[in-house]
Amino acid sequence: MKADVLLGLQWGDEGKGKIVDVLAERYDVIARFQGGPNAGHSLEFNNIKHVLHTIPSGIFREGVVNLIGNGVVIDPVIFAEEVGKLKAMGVHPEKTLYISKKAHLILPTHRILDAASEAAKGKTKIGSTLKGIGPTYMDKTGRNGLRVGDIISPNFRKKYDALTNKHKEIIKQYNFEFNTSDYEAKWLEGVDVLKSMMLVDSEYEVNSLLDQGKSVLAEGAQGSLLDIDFGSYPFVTSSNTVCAGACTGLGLAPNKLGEVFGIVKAYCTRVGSGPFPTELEDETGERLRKIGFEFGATTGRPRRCGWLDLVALKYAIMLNGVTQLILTKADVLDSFETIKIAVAYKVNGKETQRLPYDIEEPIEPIYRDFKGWNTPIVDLRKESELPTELMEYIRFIETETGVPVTIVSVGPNRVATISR
Ligand code: 2SA
Ligand code: MG
Repeated sequence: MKADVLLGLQWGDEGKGKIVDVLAERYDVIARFQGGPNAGHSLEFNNIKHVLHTIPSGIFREGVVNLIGNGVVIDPVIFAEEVGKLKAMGVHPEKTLYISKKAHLILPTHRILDAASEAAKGKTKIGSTLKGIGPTYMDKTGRNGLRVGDIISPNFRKKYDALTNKHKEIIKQYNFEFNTSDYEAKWLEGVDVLKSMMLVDSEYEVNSLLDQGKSVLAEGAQGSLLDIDFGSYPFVTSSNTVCAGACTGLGLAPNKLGEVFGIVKAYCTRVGSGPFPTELEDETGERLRKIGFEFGATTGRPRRCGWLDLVALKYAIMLNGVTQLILTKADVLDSFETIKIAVAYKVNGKETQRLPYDIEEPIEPIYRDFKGWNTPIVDLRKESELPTELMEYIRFIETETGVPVTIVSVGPNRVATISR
């Protein structure tokens, strides 16, 4: 068996949580491979909204094995809160969730370092979710980090104190006021919750599950345009959000990957700073935000909104080897007279199909207009019922990218999903 990968092709918030939840039915295993609690995957069923930050979105499905890979960074406080909420609902992660011993831990001081670093940047700040993601990955690559497997070591407290003290020295240099004691107490409680889970060498588990003929879906977080290597650096997150991250973040060889599902929202959003060529800083953008309820699931921040960007989408498809596109939130465009798609950029007076290296470069999108469908689609369940204008929009995306759109999501609910 090969593992399929599902990832966002924009700047996150493409609706990955909902789609994983829908697809989870077809899979035996759902695995997270990168990022941490900077993710917020929203799922909605039985009219209740659930937000997951660390735990894979397959957790609500009975019989599904969930796995947190080595590429993920875990904050024990946030993890324990998630576990608590799940248990209150009768879901028992200790029975169905594997956690890699090689996943790195986000320490209370990593969060402070994140905040101090952002505060010091002033106007050039990244717009980090302040969950400590950057500093934790820095310690990982700097070979200083603490890993989940360390929590069972008798030296754990010693290692924790040593790293924390080192961080405190650095924080002093930022002249940043902080107090970690409350968080630290909760953090240590969270470590105990982690200890009650199945801590494993997950690379062996995931490969052995594949060998046993189990189907595996790797669930990406954030989006391809926030990738540490290929996003608009430095306005990116600190992990590889592209498909290759599923290999390194789970211990899967490249030839073990099968389908690559790329999730694309029918328009674009971005939280945090950084270039956004098709951003609409006008009433139309405001309308997209309102109708699409575009506020961060993790931080509650209003998201910047704009039209679909085909140049960026093609880039993401190239980087990920996307085999199927999944179009989400098409219903948000229901009431727009005209819908636009950026088909090229004008940079320095020249038309181009490439994203410029220099993020300071002003980009002028070249748009193609589409007629809106002006009818609610949220209750539609068959492709044949979709308005012709929407079908035209979908076919244009397929023709331009060369990738089929196999699922269209027309609402947040599980059932508001059309397979083609
Ligand atoms: P960080 O916290 O250091 O990784 O922030 C760095 C930049 O990455 C952005 N970022 C995100 N943007 C959108 N969605 C994110 N996460 C969730 C998702 C969305 C949510 O996976 O869908 O929870 O609403 C996410 N995580 C990080 C961030 O804004 C900075 O620009
Ligand atoms: Mg989200």
